[in-house]
Amino acid sequence: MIGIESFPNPHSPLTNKKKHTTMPKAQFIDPKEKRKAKELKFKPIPVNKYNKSIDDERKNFSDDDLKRIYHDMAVIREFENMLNLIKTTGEYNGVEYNHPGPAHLSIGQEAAAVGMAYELDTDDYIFGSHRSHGEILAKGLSAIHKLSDKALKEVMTEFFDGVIYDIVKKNFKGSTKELAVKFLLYGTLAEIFARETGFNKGLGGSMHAFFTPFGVYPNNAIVGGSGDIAVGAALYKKVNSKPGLVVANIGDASMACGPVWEGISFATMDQFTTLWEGDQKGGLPLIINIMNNQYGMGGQTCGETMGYEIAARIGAGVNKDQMHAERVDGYNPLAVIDAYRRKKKVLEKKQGPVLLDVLTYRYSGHSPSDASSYRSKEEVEAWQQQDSIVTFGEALTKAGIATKKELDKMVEGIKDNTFEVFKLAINDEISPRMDPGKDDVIGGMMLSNGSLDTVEEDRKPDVNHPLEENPRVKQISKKERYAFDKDGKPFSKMKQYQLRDGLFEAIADRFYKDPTLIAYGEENRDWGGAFAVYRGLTEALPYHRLFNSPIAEGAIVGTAIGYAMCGGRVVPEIMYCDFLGRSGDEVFNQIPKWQAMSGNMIKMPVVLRVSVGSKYGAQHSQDWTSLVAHIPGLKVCFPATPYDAKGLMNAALQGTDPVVFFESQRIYDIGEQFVEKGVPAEYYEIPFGEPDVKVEGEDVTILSVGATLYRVMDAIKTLRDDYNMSAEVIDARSLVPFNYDKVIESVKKTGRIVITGDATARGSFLNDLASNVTNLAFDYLDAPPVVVGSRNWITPAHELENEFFPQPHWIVDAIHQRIVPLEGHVSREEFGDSEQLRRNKMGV
Ligand SMILES: Cc1ncc(C[n+]2csc(CCOP(=O)(O)OP(=O)(O)O)c2C)c(N)n1
Ligand SMILES: [Mg+2]
Repeated sequence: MIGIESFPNPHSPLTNKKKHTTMPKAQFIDPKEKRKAKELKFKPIPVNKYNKSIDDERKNFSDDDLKRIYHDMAVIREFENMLNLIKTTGEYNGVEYNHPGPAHLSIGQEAAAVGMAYELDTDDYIFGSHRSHGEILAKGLSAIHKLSDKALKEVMTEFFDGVIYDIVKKNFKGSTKELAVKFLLYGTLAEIFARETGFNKGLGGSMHAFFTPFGVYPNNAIVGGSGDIAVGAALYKKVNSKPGLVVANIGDASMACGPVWEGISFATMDQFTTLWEGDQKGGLPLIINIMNNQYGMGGQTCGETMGYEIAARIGAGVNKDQMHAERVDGYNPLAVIDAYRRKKKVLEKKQGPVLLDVLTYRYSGHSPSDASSYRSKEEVEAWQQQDSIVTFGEALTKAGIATKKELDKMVEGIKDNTFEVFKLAINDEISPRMDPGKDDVIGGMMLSNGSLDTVEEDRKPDVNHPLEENPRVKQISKKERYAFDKDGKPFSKMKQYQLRDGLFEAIADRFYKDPTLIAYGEENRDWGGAFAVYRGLTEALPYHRLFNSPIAEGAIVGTAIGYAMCGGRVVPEIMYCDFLGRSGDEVFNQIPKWQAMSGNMIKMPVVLRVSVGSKYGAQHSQDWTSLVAHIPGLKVCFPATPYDAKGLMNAALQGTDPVVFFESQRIYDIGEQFVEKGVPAEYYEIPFGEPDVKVEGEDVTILSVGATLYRVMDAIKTLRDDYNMSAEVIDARSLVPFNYDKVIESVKKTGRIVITGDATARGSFLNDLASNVTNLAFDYLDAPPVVVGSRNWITPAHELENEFFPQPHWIVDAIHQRIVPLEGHVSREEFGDSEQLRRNKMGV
């Protein structure tokens, strides 16, 4: 087996210099240079430097523009006021309503939101957090202003087949733009109130609502969650030469979160400017926009929970551009707009990413139940006295841009609109809720089950040479696609077509079909992947399609999520299954949820390759298939043969769902031992969820998950030779979905079943299989299903592993002790009741 330590760096000579450099990178690290004494200098970071008056700005804004800024801020203020009243008094303008769900309000932060959104186009995407109503409205209003009536009508007519637009048209009159504003308010509010007529069918709610046609991308209740997802969106734009930039709105307290730091590390990788070429060369079009309201829930970020003093300081430590970091006064919308105008130019010159620290303040509590015990009344009042909307309104009247009366009238109109929209959104007939029990509607949204050769038509994939010219492809063409010769003798390992070749063929094929496909992870490029699956791809692909990521498993998965959300296909890789813990939030909370939470607006074609180790002890040898199978919204598979690996990888890459694709380091070099005609060179798919009968038998069924298959094969020899027992071997292949038909059919025949895999037995998917088989085939079973998993221990050192992972004799012992006595058999492993009771009692 080839481990990272022993795998030779497969640098191959430059043979095909076409559009992109195909040679492994050669950036000489010169000790003479590196060891020189010098001093690191930082550039000053501007803090609240904007000092223009409204009169200075009149050449940059029309009077209507300036009034619109006031208008948009007032819209957000009233929207949030409404929710505050509903949460705190149970009514708005005398109309009662109970909203039991969350409402994290941004009263006080309006200038920061409108300033952020003002300059952005619909091609520019924003991501946010639990407190993003203001950002959604600001960006939506900005999009409505910029889109033509025709484009707006198109968006509204096409969105959910015009359901929301029909409601708006029926209940309101006005120009297209006026209707679009109602559409925005209604779609957002109905979503907050969990109505099926909301922007995400009520499945996202207050903290997750979004609307991609206006460039509003998912908001995240896991704070900091957008920190790496937004980077993936920027990556999508760069890799695929798409217009626009991406803004990640992150709270000041969430700047502490791992995904944010990992996202920043990923976003500032040198390779974008040193190694990427052509249109892809240069920094990511990304702005980390810190919505700095100076508090977490109650913790003060400056002076208590963080050490940055001024959050813009973070940029200084990240790259030599210091992320062009600045603090801007988010109480003045014009200061924020000014910053965006300047920073957009930085991004256009491909010198991003940028970090903006937008200072603001929220008057509302963290949530309406917040008694604000962590701050003084004087402090809140001091900020209220400088209220951004009041101050801006006064500036407008003072400059003669609008009269007080005009502004008051505008606000009255906004209040009326908000009230009308509110009444519609709480009307159960007009705005019903989904009935989740009916036709399993939510179940139907969890997976999209699409099938696409490519997620983007009409664009040629960027590759360095025709696939048939690839050195690895040529090498594989000489291999034996079935492991044994005609006399049943195995070919040498080098001669056998290996499981890793099956994965390579499927992935390489898709790289040549789907121009959006990219793959990355730790050591994915020059090294050829830690386990040589990608060897040969380095020569075939430019940097922007296959690259080494930073050691940041959270960002590896998180960026893939953002990349897929925007319309790309991506294969991130986790080098060892154990490192899944480092991407726990992304794998457990993000990838699986967005298809359904978006009301199926979003597809998630992410194939997350996860390599399961052995040999390297407790933190490199765990099989966590069960953890992942537990999470609704993921497809999970674990092929154990080259034929299945290629077919399932093809299916994963053809689909539109997130797949966690487990691979075992024990068997990357295994040849095809089951399909006699060998692994086809042509394309084929193996459907998800179909277990496969590898060996037919009569007396006992053995259902195995992953690489345990080969230990099962040893066990069935003993059963056959020593006990005259014929076993039927079923390889689960997939965990989610899983079709039980074949297993039940087999149990009907054998009456007995052992279920085995390398996951620790307690709480495992193996137990889930056993429980379902018990329920579904109880009448046919001679004995309850027996689970043979790993011990509930740490994985010990390689030399001791056989005491931990299921061994062939364990399977025989388990059958003997729990299903049917095998004549003359002497057990070595204990499966009796008392031992089971003891282990459970001890918790081991
Ligand atoms: C990962 C995670 N940890 C904790 C929380 C609970 N929580 C919700 S909001 C919040 C404070 C966030 O502060 P900040 O990032 O400054 O955003 P703000 O609320 O001020 O807008 C916390 C701790 C959460 N939602 N997600
Ligand atoms: Mg905050």
